[in-house]
Amino acid sequence: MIAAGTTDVAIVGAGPAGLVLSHLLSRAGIDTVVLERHDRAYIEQRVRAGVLEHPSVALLRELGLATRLDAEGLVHTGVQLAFEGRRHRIDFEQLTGGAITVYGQQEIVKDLVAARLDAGLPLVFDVEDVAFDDIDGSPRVTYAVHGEPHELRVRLVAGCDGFHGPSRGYVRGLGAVERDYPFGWLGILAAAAPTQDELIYANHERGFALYSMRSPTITRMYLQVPADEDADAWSDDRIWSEFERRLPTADGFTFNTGPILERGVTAMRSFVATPMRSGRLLLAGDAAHIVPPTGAKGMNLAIADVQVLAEVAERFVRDGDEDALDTYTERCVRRVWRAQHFSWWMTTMLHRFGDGDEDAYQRELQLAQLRHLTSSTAAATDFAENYVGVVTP
Ligand code: RFL
Ligand code: PHB
Repeated sequence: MIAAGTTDVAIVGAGPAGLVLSHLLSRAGIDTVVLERHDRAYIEQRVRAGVLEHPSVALLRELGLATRLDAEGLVHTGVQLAFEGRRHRIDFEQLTGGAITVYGQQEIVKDLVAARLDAGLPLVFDVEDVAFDDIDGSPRVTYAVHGEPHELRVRLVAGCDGFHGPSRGYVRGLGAVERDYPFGWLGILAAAAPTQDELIYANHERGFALYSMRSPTITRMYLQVPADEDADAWSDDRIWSEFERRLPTADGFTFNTGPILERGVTAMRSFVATPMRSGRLLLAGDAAHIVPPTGAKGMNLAIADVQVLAEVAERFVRDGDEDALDTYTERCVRRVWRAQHFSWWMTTMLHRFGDGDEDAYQRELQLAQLRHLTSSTAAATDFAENYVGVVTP
């Protein structure tokens, strides 16, 4: 027996895109069911992004979902760029009037899952075999939970299932453009008190390094490593000594070490798939596009997409406005490409690309760019507007 049900919008994936969308639609009085492949503990522990743009924070506040974010999030009014042995500060507040907030993605996931379950709204974990049928007419979503088959009849499907999810495969005429990078990031979470309250992006001849944090007692740090690096090839000692080489600057910056709580290697890729909509299926977030993490844009872009998705879904579900769905891709892609450019540009400016003559030339270009960025108010303002997310795409 198939358990059959109906709802307005089936949301596949309980990452930032799917969860924020579920709250936007519930505020608009639209019924949703969220379907998530993993269990609650898994998605609440998966360590990923940490930087929220100003507009993302504003949206979470508007939705009444920022109580813990406001209490525990770390507001940063600037960021630091290190190169040639020195640190340079970019002052977001002075240049844009804005700031960013450092708050772990999994903390946002925890807050949004709790608010949804407290409101008694459906969020199904451990979902397998999600498939769609008739996405051009009356969509049906089928799936299984612990071997039990289910079917949902819906008005719209929101594919918020990340880069590896099945939704993108249902988009007719999909075209994708992408760029791979010859390196990845080894990320660690350490029980070590941050020694300062701003991020440092370091361009070093041994490779990029990033100093970040999660709380007054937890440091988050990243090292550029070869793309296919095995995290287990890095002992704790090797990790700390590599940071020791890449991060300290002549002005005396040092960091604390401590037990490494989590480690992993992330590949770096830029990817954009369009259209973001096919019939009554709309894609959002990493399901449609990914960026290398250097610009801290992925989660923020996911949140920006679903604001547009919620608007067009509301017009479609309430008023039957098909034309609204037609505008979706176009309304999202300008922002997507602004973030793509910024993320590619930061990645290119900060990483080692090889050892040969070509790289020697590129390193000089990087240093020229970094010197310009940290000495010209016009260049710094452009960077700050993009980083804080107050740029008009
Ligand atoms: P997610 O978070 O991948 O969520 C997708 C959800 O869909 C589920 N799913 C399925 N559910 C049902 N059926 C299926 N068949 C399914 N297949 C998948 C998955 O289990 C998951 O729960 O995508 P979303 O919501 O689009 O959010 C995107 C962000 O997660 C991502 O862009 C960021 O994490 C990227 N990112 C950063 N973004 C920022 O804005 N700021 C940062 O500082 C930042 N740093 C980072 C990052 C990503 C990183 N990694 C690990 C990739 C740092 C790192 C190291
Ligand atoms: C993080 O704190 O995890 C982080 C910060 C900035 C980035 C990427 C990740 O660009």
